[in-house]
Amino acid sequence: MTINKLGLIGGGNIGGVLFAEAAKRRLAKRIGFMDIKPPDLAKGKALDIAEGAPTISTDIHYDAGKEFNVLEGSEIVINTAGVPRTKRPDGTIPTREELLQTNIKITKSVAEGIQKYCPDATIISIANPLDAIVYTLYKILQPPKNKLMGMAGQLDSGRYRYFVAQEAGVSVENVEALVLGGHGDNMVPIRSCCRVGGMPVEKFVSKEALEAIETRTRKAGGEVVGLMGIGSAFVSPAWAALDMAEAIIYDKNKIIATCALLEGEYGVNGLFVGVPAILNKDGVAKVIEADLNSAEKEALAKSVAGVRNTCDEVEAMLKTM
Ligand code: A3D
Repeated sequence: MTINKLGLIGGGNIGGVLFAEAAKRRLAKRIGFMDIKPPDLAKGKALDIAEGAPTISTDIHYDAGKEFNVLEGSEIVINTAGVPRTKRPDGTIPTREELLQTNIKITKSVAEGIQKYCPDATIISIANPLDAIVYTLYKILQPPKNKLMGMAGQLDSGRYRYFVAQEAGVSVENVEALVLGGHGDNMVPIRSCCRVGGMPVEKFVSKEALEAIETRTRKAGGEVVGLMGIGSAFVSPAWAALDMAEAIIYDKNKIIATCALLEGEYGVNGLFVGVPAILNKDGVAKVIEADLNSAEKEALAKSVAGVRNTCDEVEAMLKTM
């Protein structure tokens, strides 16, 4: 199974990994790869990767360039266009929300490009602030709700799984975990849903260690930004988005923490928030309501309130654009 065309918007750090991996995994017969950066970042990166194709024994067919027309006919689009967080000269790290002013303008042009060249594509968006940028795409494009989603929960859950596996001394493959809510520092690691080899995580990791892991998970993006000094995590986000794309391409019915439109689930209406969802050929086929304890419900409500604030800013900004 494969699709005819995968569109990638943004050819920076995440976009480059997406192109290389999608080509290697033969996820689509053709890849559309777009970035506005001159002289022609997308074309340059695509050529580099295509010239490596004989070495990894794969055929790569692509359209790359600075204009949105290279996306024409894309069935799935992954959007990474937007500035990332970068450590400031004074050593502080901006919040994802501080990127909104810049990234909302970029998102508007991205939405126009999608509208013109692949209006029926299923969209997986990665640019930050994640939940608010997905909301912006929704407001402008008004797609069916199953065809628009954000990637964050899969990455955040992956970070939680990695830290738990390290602490428990087991393979990451043995750890199942779920991080829900908005993709900000108030995201909610759901301890009651964390399993190690099918058993409750508390059997393997102490309460104190779990608290430290959950705090680290909430700040894990910032930890990488601080260490790298130039931009934010880019390999793990690309792999997480490709996991979502594969669930759609291969019609897997896979449950993945996904930023999806809520219409009453978890008591939320009209916002995109990270929740477990079944992904298949239709995109977001179903949102799953996890059974949360009262502390988790409270933490989720707080995280959702943060998403609502940023989306209110989106509404105000869109009126002036
Ligand atoms: P970067 O390497 O800067 O790439 C972004 C690319 O977007 C650049 O090459 C720009 O030229 C390009 N771009 C800017 N404007 C446009 C436009 N109008 N049309 C097309 N391309 C454009 O950043 P990155 O790849 O590291 O990160 C991309 C985004 O993902 C940022 O907003 C990050 O904050 C975000 N991000 C999200 C996560 C999540 O888990 C949600 C994780 C890591 C990064």
